Amino acid sequence: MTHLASRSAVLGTALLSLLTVPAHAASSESLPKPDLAALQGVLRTAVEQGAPGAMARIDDHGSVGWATVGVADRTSGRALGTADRFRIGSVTKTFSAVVLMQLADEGKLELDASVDHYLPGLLPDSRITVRQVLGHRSGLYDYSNDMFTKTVPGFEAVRTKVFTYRQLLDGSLRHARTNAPGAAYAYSNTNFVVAGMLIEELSGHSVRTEYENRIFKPLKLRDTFYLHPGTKIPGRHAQGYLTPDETGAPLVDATEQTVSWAQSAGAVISSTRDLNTFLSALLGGRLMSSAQLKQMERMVRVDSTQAYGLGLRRRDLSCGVSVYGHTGAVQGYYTYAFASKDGRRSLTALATTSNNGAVLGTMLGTLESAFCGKQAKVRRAVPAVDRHEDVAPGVVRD
Ligand code: REX
Repeated sequence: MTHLASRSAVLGTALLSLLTVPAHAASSESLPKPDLAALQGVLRTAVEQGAPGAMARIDDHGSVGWATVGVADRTSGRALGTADRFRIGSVTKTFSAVVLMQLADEGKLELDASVDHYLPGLLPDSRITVRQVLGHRSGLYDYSNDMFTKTVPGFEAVRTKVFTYRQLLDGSLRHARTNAPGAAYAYSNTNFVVAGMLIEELSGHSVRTEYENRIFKPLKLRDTFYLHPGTKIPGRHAQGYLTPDETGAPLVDATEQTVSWAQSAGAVISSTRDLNTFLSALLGGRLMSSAQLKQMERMVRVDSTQAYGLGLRRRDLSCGVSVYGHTGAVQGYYTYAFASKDGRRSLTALATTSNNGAVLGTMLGTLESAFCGKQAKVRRAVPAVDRHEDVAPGVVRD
């Protein structure tokens, strides 16, 4: 991970005595061994497809494996390193959900109570419950669809803006709801704006204070920050480069922004190590009671390979292994952060671009390399649903 020429590839491993036994087993002890060479190949492909840099870190029963390709900064040519901080986008949603689950453990919140009970009059339908909000089943329209119809102009329009939660919610409420409460899964950032409002109402503190006191500090996540509305990522970090809609147009350095358009739905900054620590702690049962974790892991199927719990995704991989975590897409950064059911193997992968469906689809391969190893089935083509994820469904270009 020393300074390397642009687009160079680095592979590191401290993996020890991993067992290669059949998949499908509940414990990560029996997962196939990670395939670090394949992991590096996936990252190289992402860079060939337009990401200035791509990296991944696997934490596995105390051992670490990693790979990096490309640069952290196109101007200086500094090589990307797995210690570089970056914007994690919607992986923030898992942090927000954890805070609310802890508040539920403390008896301050009932998952099946209506949002109206805690925030009277906020939402137009008093039947919408906290559980529906955290599972994207409220039917609240995603206000961010309207912001990013045109990718670069949309970004520049919000880049330095500071929104209140209320303003973001109003952007949603101008539209009809997408479904009746609880009737269907429909990904919407609005749900996690409501989650942020609930955190502030029930705790009496900002989401920043709650993230810090409940998660960042206890887990010693020293690379993890919630800075809103500050625009600069502190310390050593990767620059993020947004892909314009116009083919061939130069990438836009999108690193500095308020991320006020996302806040509790997407504004946290972190590192590969910290996200692996976070997911291991979460899935290992160290952040809430086991009863509450079971609620968070109760999944509703999204499609043939994905399901959604409460601020938590499940991905079903080609070797039959299921992993839990979240994806993130904020301008300039695509993140995959997932762990085995017991939390003992975790992977965080980053590509330093966004609005590039090919790169997003390719990076899914990091999960296959990390959890299926050589048993991963090579896909002939990445299905559209994988390429587009749930990234502002109406607006992502092909
Ligand atoms: C914003 C699109 C996408 C930005 C979005 N991101 O809603 C949330 C997120 C915070 O991380 N979602 C992930 C832009 C996928 C999740 O929940 O798993 N796209 C970009 C456009 C398209 O502007 N016109 O790709 O950077």
